[in-house]
Formats: sequence, C-alpha cells, structure tokens
Amino acid sequence: MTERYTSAVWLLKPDGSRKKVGTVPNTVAADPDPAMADGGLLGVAVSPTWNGTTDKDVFFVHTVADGTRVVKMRFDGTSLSGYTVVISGIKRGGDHNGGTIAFGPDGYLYVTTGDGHDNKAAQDKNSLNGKILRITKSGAAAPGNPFGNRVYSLGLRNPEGLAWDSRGRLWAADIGRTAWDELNLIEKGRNYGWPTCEGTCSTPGMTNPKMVWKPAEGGVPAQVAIVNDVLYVSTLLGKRLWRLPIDASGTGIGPATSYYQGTYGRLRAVAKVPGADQLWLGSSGNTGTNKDVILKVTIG
Ligand SMILES: [Ca+2]
Repeated sequence: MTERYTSAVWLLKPDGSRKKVGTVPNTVAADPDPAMADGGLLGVAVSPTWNGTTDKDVFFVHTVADGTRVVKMRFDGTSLSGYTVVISGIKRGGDHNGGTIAFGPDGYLYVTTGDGHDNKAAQDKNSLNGKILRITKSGAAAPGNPFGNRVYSLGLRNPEGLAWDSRGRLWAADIGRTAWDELNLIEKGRNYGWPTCEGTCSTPGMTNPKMVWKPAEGGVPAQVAIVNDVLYVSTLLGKRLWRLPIDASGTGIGPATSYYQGTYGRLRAVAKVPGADQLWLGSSGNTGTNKDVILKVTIG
C-alpha cells in the first residue's frame, strides 16, 4: 500500500495489522507551484514472480521535482532498498498524473499516464503523456506494441484504473474534464478520444467509452478491480463503489449499481484479494475525524 504525501510503503498483513517497509526516495508531492501540485507516491506493482530472494522487484509510479517516473526497488520481505529509474520524462502537471501500474496477463507492465495538463500530448503517439504504456521490467517498449514505442493506447486524460477480465481484456477508467468520466475497454493502438472527445462522440478513429458518468452524479472514477467478470470502480467525487457486470457479449456493461455512497468519503484504491472473491478498498484524501481506511469486502 502506498501513501501519496508521505511516500511511505506499507505491508498489510492478513490480520489487518500493517508494517511500514520503507519510503520511495525523491518523491515530491504537493509542490507549492500550483502547476506542479498534487501527485506524490502513486501506484505499486509487485513482480508476478516475486519471491524475496531471486526476484525482489517492486515497481512504483511517483512524481518527482521535474516529472513523473516509473521506478523499481528491491523488497526482501522486510524492507525496501535500492532505487532504479525505469521511465523518466513523463510530464508532470497539476493533478493529471495517472499513476496506476499493473502487470498484465502477458507479464508486461502497464502504466497509466495523465496528460499533465498538456491535452495535445494525449494525441501524440510519441509522447508518454495521456496514455496507457506497455513496457518491460527495464522500461523498454514491450514486444508487439502498436507504434514500436512504449505506447499501447492513446487519447486519455487522467486514467487511474486498470484491470483485466477472465478473457484477458483490459478495462480502464478515465477522469474527464467537466462533462464526462469514462470506463473504456482498452485495445492495442486504439485512440480513446481526448481531447477531441470527452465521453461519447462520433469522430472517426476515436473509440467510445463503454460507460460514462457525469462527475457530479457518482463520477470521477479512480481504480478498477474485477471479480468474476464484474468490474468494481472506486470513485473520488462520487464517494461510492460502482458494481458494473460485464455483459454477455463480453464487450459491454450491464446494469450498474453502487455501494457505500458517502460512507467512507472519497474512494481510490480497489484491488482483488488473490484467491478470494474479496476486494481491498481504500479511502483517500479524507481529513478531520474521517481518517482514511482500508476495507476488506467479501463479494456476496
Ligand atoms: Ca474518451
């Protein structure tokens, strides 16, 4: 578990206790310059073959003084050490930092990047911003990428959630500007529209979302987890967890229901518990008496 503003990394134990295992160096969050505000220590992904001895790799996304980075550290089961830059040069700007990182079923690392408030970058195949990247553990373009570089799909504004269903399809949430937030079915090389389109449009070459929300009506989606081919999407402004079943076609979304509206404040982290029909769910950015919490939820 990562903490944005302290850059602390915690190990959550099955009994609910937690242990701080280190911090990710060089993290710069909430810079006084408004153009560089927000950010901090964002996503975390453990190598799928991690064993603490021959494979100690744990990957993070964080904002530093001059941009956003993907980095690698070593975790031996007790503490974090080392710091290797995997990707640097992702432009940082305000609150559009993306920052989710996850290993796909193909063993490659997928990274969401925000447009960094440079919305034209989202349409530039040679920019790292406004994208889903697909890379090797050393940060190189993964084999088979559509444009011969690290870009996997483009035209995104501030995607923070990634998850794969049982057929290996990738779903991602994208936070829109003021009109529409989106859930997208991500395919290699596709253009998800930003900034030409926000929500659904009819521009040739742009792929429409599978679901949209108005920000003030349960929107601003953060992360995505999938349990038994049902998507669970946490929301920040919406302060609720959406349940979105994948429909019989496998490419659309059935009736949406939501849970916990306002109960825990803004919800950001959501992850499937391995080997169980359960979710971890975390609140984020709550202040005062409503301290942030991590919940463990059993899917009925
Ligand atoms: Ca879009």
